[in-house]
Amino acid sequence: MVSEAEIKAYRQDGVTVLRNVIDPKWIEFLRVAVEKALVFAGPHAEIYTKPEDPGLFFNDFYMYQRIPEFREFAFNGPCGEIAGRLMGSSQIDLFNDHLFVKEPGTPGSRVPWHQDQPYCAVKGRQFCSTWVPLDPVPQETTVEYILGSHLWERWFAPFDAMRDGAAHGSQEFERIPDFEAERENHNIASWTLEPGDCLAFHALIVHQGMANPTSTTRRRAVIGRFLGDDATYAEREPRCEFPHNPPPLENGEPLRNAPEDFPHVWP
Ligand SMILES: O=C(O)CCC(=O)C(=O)O
Repeated sequence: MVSEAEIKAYRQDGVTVLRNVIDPKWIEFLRVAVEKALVFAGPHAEIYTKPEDPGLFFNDFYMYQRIPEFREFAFNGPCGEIAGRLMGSSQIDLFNDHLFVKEPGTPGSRVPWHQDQPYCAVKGRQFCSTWVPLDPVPQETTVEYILGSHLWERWFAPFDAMRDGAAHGSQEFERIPDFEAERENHNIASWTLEPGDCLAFHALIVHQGMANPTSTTRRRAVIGRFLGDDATYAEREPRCEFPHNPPPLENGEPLRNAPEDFPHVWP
């Protein structure tokens, strides 16, 4: 399922693309699940487009907790194993799942450059996302990555890009540079994708999600965020955005000690 070259790329670059690893049956299954998530929006769903904006940019989180198809995919789909093999972890637990829907004609749906891990109460190197597209992804709507940035030992302050842009107040983080303005200084990679492909990336890699200005192609992606053996609870002040509710853990304790909050998925 995962080659030596893909493992090497994940570890060196912080991201790898896996071709044809998600069975078409899962893709159909998830397309149904996404319609459920859109129609029966859950407590964590967010619409980032304003009523006056064109298109729709919809996000949801923790869908596995309330929609059986997402639960089935998170627990029995291939992504937990993919994450485990890429990270070299003996076991994998689920941190959360996340859904992006960028409907055609949504030019305001770019997700600016950021790292994922500072948004999450997680310390440790073994924290990996799998990004599974349910539509063809052309260059203009894909995700871009700064290769090797997961090894910089830099943590950039989370900011609420979709609202007022306010940055997290913790002194632990540095202000994120304007990576868009200094693109030429970085080794940026991205891939066009087809349903069945999967991007896998480290939670500390700097990346951005392009908007969907296309007129006909939806841009639906289901993301699993997976924890490996070394992931521990990082209590921060103010609290991190995720998980929304504090787990029953002491600072520094393995996240695995709270299986109700971070369920075991692999093997
Ligand atoms: O899909 C996107 O536009 C952004 C993806 C992203 O930032 C993530 O999955 O962490």
